[in-house]
Amino acid sequence: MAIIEITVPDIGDFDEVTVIELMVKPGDSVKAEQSLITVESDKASMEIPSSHSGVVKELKVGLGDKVKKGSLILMLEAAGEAAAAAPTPAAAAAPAASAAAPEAAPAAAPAVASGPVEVRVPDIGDFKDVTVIEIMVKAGDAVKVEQSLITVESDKASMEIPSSTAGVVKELKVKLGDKVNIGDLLAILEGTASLAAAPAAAAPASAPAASAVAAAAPPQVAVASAVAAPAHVPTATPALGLPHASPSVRKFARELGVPLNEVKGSGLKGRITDHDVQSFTRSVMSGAVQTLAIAAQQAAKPAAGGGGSELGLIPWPKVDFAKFGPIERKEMSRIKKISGANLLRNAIMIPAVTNHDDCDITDLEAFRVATNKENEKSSIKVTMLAFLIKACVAALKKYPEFNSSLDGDALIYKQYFHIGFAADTPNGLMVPVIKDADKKGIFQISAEMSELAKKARDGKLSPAEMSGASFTISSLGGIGGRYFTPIINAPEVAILGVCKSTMEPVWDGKAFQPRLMLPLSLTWDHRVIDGAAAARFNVYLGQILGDFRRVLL
Ligand code: CAO
Repeated sequence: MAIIEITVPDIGDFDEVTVIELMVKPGDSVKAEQSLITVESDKASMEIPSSHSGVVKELKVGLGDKVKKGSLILMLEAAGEAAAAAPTPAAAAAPAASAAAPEAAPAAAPAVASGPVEVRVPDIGDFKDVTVIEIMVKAGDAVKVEQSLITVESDKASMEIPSSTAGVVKELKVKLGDKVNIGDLLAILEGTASLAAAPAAAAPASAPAASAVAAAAPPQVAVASAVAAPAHVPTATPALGLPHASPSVRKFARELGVPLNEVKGSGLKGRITDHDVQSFTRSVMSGAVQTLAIAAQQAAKPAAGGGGSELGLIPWPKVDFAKFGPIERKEMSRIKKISGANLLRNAIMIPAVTNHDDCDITDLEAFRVATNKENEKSSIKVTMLAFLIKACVAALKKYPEFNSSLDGDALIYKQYFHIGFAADTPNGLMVPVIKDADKKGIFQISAEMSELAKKARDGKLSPAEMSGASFTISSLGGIGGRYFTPIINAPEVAILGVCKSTMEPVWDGKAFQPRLMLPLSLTWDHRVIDGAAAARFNVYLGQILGDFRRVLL
């Protein structure tokens, strides 16, 4: 058993960053690529993954410590054959930032630039066609060196692109939603000496000021966790409901104590901006908004071993289990902790009711089996869940309130049909989403589901693949059980639970016939949906699953 020193990999241009979270402790088993600590600079946060598998012997950093490339994080007793390093640990840690670093030097001509200076997208590492999701400056704004100009986002990371040159924005060359790549023109600045950069950023003597082409400074990796260790829920992107915001907004929100998951984002794809955080703070201060987080935190305390008195409950029992026999304490996975808090909030805050029903899928199952047989050579296996997704889309179209969300006293009716499905993974429950299920056929849905379920199990789902669901299905059909009461995945208003189909005698008016019956459990938010509507939804769903031709009627 070799003892290995795990050090901070190349984290690009970040000189010294602060340790803000310790994710492991001595005695913990870690896998290669598992996140060990989270570090933060003034504009970015990132998780640092382990390069090896093994058991943590000793932590060499503490909260608040400053670390940089090469700093010792911990001593690891490497596990046998797993002692081999992860494929590309250092590169995986912060490819975007490190790749961008070389571009920084020739970047700016700020102090001397007096004519127009083109600011272009620097080397952003592995990222191609990243989307501009936030524009932080406008024409006429004076910007300083290192001031962020735009935020771009790939499916795994978001990063702020700062200007390496000081000046006044003459013209912006990108708009929200644009896809950009290295070298693309972002903005034209009129350089001014008064906003001059730090000396280090001075232009190469040869750079002709009037036509200087300035690569932006290295981007700030916001969601390096997703880059560094995709197996983990990224800290700055939506996973199981985590909010979408850039690192600077996150920091701002933290400073104000604003629960970002309650802030409504007005940016592209619901991204939370500075302005949103400010508006939220104003609403809370004026009493117009009551924070859900407070209620959820209070509700979460009993489960965490805290009080319970906030809800008028008796305290959570504290038991020394060791008195009764041997025990082992194991920290829950991050996904479990995050989803646990969400589930608790949803269970407590939603007046949920569950309707159980059965539907006859004899013919559908025969068709599914026959289809798979016909397509034996195909790698795509048609699943019952794919049919359920299509049937749910039809029912959601007929009963649109099931595809809505509460917004104060109003309902937001979604005109898209993004269906989440619960996937059981070694790290806990994940909910990947089939986007635009109404526009896809059974083969495509089956293929996407199998790919997303695999990614979920491998811990490789991107935040985008887990967001945007308008309705969720939780299928335990492959495992067993009869009925259950799934918890609504807020802000959705309903969830369908499905259990294992069984052959049952069904009376056809003359005799009992053997029919394959599928148990359905529909949980719905009683603030939005009435019992009668829920019963109708289940009946209609059952009719479609019984005979898909009804969709055409
Ligand atoms: N009735 C009877 N059999 C069913 C069935 C049903 N309702 N649904 C699936 N099956 C069968 C499948 O046909 C398959 O059989 P074969 O191997 O003979 O073809 C088998 O069960 C296994 O199916 P599966 O589970 O691999 O595939 P799936 O499409 O049904 O489900 C997924 C995929 C990702 C949803 C599933 O793997 C999973 O993770 N389920 C758990 C979800 C969960 O944890 N929900 C609880 C959330 S609340 O805590």
